Amino acid sequence: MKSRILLAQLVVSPCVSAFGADHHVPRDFGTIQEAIDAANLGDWVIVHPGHYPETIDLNGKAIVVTSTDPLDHAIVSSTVIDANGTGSVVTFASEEGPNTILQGFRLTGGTGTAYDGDEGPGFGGGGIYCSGPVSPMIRSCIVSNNHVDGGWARGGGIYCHEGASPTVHGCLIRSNSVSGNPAAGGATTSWEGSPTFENVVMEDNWLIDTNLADLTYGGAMSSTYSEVTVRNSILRNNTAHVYRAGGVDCSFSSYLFENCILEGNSGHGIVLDNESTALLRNCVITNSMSTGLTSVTGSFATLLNTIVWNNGDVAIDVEYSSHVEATYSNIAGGWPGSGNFEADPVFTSLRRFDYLLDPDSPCVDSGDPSIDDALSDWHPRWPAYYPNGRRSDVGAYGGPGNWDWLD
Ligand SMILES: [Ca+2]
Repeated sequence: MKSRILLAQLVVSPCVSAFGADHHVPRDFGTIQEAIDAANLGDWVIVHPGHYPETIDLNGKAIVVTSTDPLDHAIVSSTVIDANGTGSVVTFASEEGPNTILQGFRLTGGTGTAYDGDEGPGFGGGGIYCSGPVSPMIRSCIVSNNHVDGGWARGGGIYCHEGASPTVHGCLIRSNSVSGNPAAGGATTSWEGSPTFENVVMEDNWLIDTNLADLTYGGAMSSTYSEVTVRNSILRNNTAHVYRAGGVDCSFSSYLFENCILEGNSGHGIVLDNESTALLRNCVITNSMSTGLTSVTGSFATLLNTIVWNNGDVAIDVEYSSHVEATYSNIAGGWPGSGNFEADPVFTSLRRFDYLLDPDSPCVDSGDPSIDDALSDWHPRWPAYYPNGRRSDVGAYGGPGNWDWLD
């Protein structure tokens, strides 16, 4: 709770920096990069609405680079950094830590950064390129219409390379793409990284393989040798052409999904491959073109309080020495395990929330009885008010993390 309050204060106060100096763009500097170059530890670079045709590199500085109001969608949409086809819009590659903060921009026109990977050279990170031991905060940004092409093309929106562990909070990652031979991660890719995504929407991202259909991974997310955390996030309508997962594709990686919705993705919702592991707590996987979850080649998934319903193929497919364990989950076709059931979840939509539980849903109060919902339905901001026990609900709006949807 304390961290939530602190975060809110940091986000809503762009014009009142407690420490350091403020540098306004364009009043004090002609470009954002010039302001970053002049900034010292603790300074704020405050960028006013406008179209900034440039790319920026944080250069290892513990500073805040912000629009004038990161919580105002109109401000964020109209404070645009446009790489205009000249590389990654934003680069974190100089050991930036969590005190390097980027917030409240629309990042577009990026084409990625050339890198040398274990599998050969490529391009990654149309919107944001993170490389090496970096852990910046990226908040309240729109990462849209960035396109990475050629070689090993990874991360149309965001690429995390070799040790990068950014926290991405409250961002919209939309309509980015990768195309190449091969290509991975229309929205994001992590290679030996450990990114965290909180309250993020990834939608309408796609990947296009120009040749080998069996080497394309992840319309929304892909990862290799990575540890990825995704909370209170929505991945919808992402496309991987031809094959594999339109949603999330994992190889030699571990994922934690909490209170997430994966809906309408092409191919499979999630593919776990090459000894990957995933824990899904209070998630919904629905309307995938193929399976909801496919676990292959020594991979292992654990589902708790999760709904896998109305996917184009079987809910869960397990092959090649892999395993899926589920408890207190609603899985189409049924699945062995304590508390599992199979019944129409009776979803409903209210305000901006989809896949809420109707009061008649069998998922209400059907989660693990040892776990409570964090937020009871008396809360005035909760859209689905109805009498409801403390016992956790099954689905994306139940369990200990349901409060964070209101973030
Ligand atoms: Ca409940």
